[in-house]
Amino acid sequence: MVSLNKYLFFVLLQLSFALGFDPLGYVLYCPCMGRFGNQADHFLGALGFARGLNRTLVLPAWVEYRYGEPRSIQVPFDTYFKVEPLQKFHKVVTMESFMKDIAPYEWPRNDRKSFCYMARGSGESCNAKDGNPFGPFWDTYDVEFTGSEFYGPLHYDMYHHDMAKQWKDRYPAKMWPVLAFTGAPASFPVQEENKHLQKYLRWSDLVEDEAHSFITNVLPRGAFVGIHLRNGIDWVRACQHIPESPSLFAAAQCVGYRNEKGKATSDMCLPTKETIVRQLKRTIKNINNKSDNEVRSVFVASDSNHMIDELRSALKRMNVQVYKYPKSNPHVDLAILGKSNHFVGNCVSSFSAFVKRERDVKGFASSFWAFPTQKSAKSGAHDEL
Ligand code: GFB
Repeated sequence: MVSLNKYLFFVLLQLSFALGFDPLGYVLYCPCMGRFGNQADHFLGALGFARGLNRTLVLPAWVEYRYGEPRSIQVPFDTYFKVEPLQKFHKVVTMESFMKDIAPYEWPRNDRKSFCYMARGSGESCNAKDGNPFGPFWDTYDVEFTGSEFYGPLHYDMYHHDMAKQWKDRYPAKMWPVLAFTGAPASFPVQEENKHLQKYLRWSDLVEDEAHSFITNVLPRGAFVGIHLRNGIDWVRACQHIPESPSLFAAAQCVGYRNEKGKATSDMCLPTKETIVRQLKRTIKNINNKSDNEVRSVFVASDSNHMIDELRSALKRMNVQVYKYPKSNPHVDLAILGKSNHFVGNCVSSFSAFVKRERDVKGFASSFWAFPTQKSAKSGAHDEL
């Protein structure tokens, strides 16, 4: 009997492979928290999680918000990133392909459970479609859930506590081919062990070409410094919480996951004009001292105030021009920052963190506004300037 079962299992396994399905199952989730930087942190965690379980990761659409529109907009994953480099690391499929070719067989409409740690909102349910972007995200793919599954106390750290085995024991792929999560199966900020997965995120040709064409056609020849100025009103308000939340958002990229390199400060979160100008001048001087490829321009990316006039007059005597991308396009801004000769970012912003990780995997230099502080520099926090 045992060997017959084994034989049948083996046959089913072969059949799934032949049909192009993953017999080890799928991980599906809504990137329902935050904007691009937050979603990118979560994505790397979800990729590490799916790999830990050896399930195919379904690449979700990026969730975007347009001013004045009550419902989020879902942008297919491959609009911004290539799928093939990710496939080199792990099995992945876009959400659009999954819903069209796989879901009808592996995730029948009458058996679609949503996964959450514990009940969310009213009743014993994940309420996976309650609110924005939860409802609009699943509506985009015409998904209705038939029930909820609470997976607590399991969590997503695949690198400790035998967690992969615990998930596999509780949710074997044969009985649970699809784990569809209400939010990302990942932590924020990204777990340290998953940061290196950034190397599998490569910009789509669409983004890459726009960034490349701006650099070659608009920026003067020579080196350029890319800077991120996060200073919109949402950020000004968020930075007011720094004194009581010294690990706010992406601060761990500077101060460490256990604040071992100090605490985030207000100047790291929202640097003053003086800090920005002083640090930028020092950065340019240091690069010029070390290299024949002199800095000719500064590229500014910002969600609000690019400070173009202030920076132009401050850098005039150094013969350095100041530019911004003519359209509001966060992904092209990120791609250009990723290609600069030196990047100065914001410790607390996950948007900056994306650039820093991309540059780290390429071996490019980066630094941060107002970090290290004099105190943390003395205690050994790195200074790449
Ligand atoms: O990416 P994100 O989660 O980073 O959210 P933070 C900030 C959004 O602002 C980006 C826009 O996704 C962009 O849409 N943005 C920021 C920019 N910087 C730039 C830029 O240089 N160029 C362009 N074009 N757009 C935190 C969130 O934002 O802000 C938190 O993580 C919270 O969830 C907080 O909302 C207030 O980490 O910087």
